Amino acid sequence: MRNSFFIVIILSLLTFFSCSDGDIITVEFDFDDTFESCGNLVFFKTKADPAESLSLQITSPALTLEDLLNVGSDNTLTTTRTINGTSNTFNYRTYSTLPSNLFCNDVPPADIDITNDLESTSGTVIITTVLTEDDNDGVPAALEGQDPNGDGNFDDAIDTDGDGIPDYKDADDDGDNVLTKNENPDPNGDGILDDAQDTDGDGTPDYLDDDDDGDDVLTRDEENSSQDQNPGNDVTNSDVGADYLNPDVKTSVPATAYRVHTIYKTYVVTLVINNISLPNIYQDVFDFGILEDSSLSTSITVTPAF
Ligand SMILES: [Ca+2]
Ligand SMILES: [Ca+2]
Ligand SMILES: [Ca+2]
Ligand SMILES: [Ca+2]
Repeated sequence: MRNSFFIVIILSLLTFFSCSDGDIITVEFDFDDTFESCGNLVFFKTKADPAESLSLQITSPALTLEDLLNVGSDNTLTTTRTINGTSNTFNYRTYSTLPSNLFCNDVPPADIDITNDLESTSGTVIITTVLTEDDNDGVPAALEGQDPNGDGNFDDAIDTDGDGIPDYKDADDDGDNVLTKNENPDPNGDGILDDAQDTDGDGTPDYLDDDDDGDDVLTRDEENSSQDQNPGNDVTNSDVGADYLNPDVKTSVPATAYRVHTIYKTYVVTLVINNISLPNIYQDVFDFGILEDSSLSTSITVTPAF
């Protein structure tokens, strides 16, 4: 919980708080850090005790959740809208009891008893989206050459195997058809790669080495038993293990394709409203919080051209 909205109200200006004239009370908008969304497009947060809601509805220019995920090449997007009290509205409401599914019904719940409804006549909405992509391959993105020149843009990210997928989101960095996570980049899991497996001892860890056993046959071409973009299941000598880790087995059965890659995407959407003006209440900066929505965490699959 955060005390996200802190206001002092002089009661003589208001009618809905039942205190004597001249009293000063303090109201805290004590909502969770997170908010939800529905439709095209309402952002809201509610709490049951006391029963209150904050809601922001945007209809002009229209905005969808999908729009907010359309980030640029720097994986970020900033969207602004102006609260005008008509097409874009911001409301603070109190209720006798909080109805369930208050904001996400085509037909509003019948049992809504709004005890107070304060609407802002101004405000600037700033919505910021940041996309993080990762391969969940056991190597932290920061150690996969995501931003070599440190300018915040990933257009120079390292792509070891040249397959068009930079290492930080490439689950098979060396393109040998053995997943990085199965090439033991960090055996003790401490986030430091000085113990990365290096089978042939050539100084290049297996996850970046396209010939892991140093037998001059590419790992991805050691498909002796089944040609299925998986050298891990080609075993001539079970005492040694897979042929791609056995320098005494040098049979070449050339690969014909890369394996399918999965890239995980996580969007963080935050919302700030500047210059909210409710009746007798003004707030110059209001942190509405972080959006919670199942669509913000997703994955795609890609098979690079061979
Ligand atoms: Ca790559
Ligand atoms: Ca990787
Ligand atoms: Ca390798
Ligand atoms: Ca071999």
